[in-house]
Amino acid sequence: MSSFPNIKKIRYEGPESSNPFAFKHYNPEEKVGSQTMEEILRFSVAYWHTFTEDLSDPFGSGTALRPWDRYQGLDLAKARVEAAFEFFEKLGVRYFCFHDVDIAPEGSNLRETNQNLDIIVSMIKDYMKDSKVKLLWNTVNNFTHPRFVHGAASSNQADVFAYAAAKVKKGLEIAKELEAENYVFWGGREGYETLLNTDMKLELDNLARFFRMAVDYAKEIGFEGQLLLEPKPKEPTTHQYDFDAASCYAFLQHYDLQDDFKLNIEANHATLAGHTFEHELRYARIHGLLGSVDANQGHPLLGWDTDEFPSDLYATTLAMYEILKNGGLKPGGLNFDAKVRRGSFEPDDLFLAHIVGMDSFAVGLKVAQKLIEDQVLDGWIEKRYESYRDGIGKAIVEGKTDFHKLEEYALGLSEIRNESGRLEQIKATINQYLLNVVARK
Ligand code: XUL
Ligand code: CO
Repeated sequence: MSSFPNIKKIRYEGPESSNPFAFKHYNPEEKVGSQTMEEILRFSVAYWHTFTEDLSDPFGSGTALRPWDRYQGLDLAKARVEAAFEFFEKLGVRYFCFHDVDIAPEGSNLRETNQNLDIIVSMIKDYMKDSKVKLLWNTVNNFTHPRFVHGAASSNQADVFAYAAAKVKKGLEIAKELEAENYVFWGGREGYETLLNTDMKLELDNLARFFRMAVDYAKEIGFEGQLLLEPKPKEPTTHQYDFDAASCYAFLQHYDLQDDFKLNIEANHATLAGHTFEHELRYARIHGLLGSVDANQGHPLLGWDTDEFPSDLYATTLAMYEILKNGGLKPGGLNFDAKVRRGSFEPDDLFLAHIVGMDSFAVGLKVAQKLIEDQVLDGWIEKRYESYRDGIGKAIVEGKTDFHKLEEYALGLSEIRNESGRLEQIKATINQYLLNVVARK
């Protein structure tokens, strides 16, 4: 039985279309540079926000109206799989992502939970065989259940560490079984509330031990997908260990894990860390760490993880600029770790939300491609740093100088001439590119 009987296949109708259930900019077959939009953007649906989420918030219960909610337990899990594949097909998205608890109910013990997972994983595998949909990544939820109250791999309780390891072991087996292209570790409760009762050194060492065992197990079972850490600075703990891209990089290097992991950068996590989305993408990219993206946006007036669907064209443009400069994300992708607002509780809203997200990234892609082709930002940047191309600047970047020589040089300077950074002009140029792309029929 259809979960979305009123919805037909979502198609590209172009910028003039007034059909809300059509793409205005995302045209999967359209080439941007040498690849199609579908190949570059690699959109993914997040199972938890789209099929499991009930839209409750700390002040109110769930509002979501979902046709599958008339079922319970394993029947509910199966109805969700059926709905999910109908949704992927109608939306035309080729990837999805899930946590273990999103797809199957937890049993009364770990063995029972794993049995439930096996039933649903084999059902998902059958659906995948009959469709072009692939698993971008899976992960396990080691944060919701009360046993994870003090963390998982960073818990003070060794039994919890063991339980968390068993769940990740199963998660990696599922990744292998469903041929996931990546596997994600988001810190969940890997962090602390206060140092007053925390052994930070032991917790960090244990976290690294946990990751090392995960790498070893992935190799043991022949899982070849990319392992990803997802930085987030806070929520649910006051201080998450995987704070941002830079702290993840320091952690990975310190524990000699840098060759085994890349990062899954999430827009709302970037802004929670006091960074822009593009800052985190750039930092990851220039260190060879940009693996995948959780595409969403925060609310500028709210200080928490609101996980809104992306609609800010300026942000998607700057994000796609980094992604194109990275040579794309493959085997990663753009996963909509985003939820409809509590007031958008009808099933149709799930489609409308993904449409705005996909169209926003399609616009961002087209503008970013043009900015790169025309060397707009590269041109500005090249000019701005030209002092390093010869003379003293060249000596600095080539390591051919020292403090003695620099002092001698500085003493001989009669004036230092700086030039305007022309930021307002650059912003005007970006607006011009954006408006031209959006207006193009
Ligand atoms: C939490 C978050 C997670 C991860 C996967 O803020 O982003 O959904 O993406 O565990
Ligand atoms: Co995320």
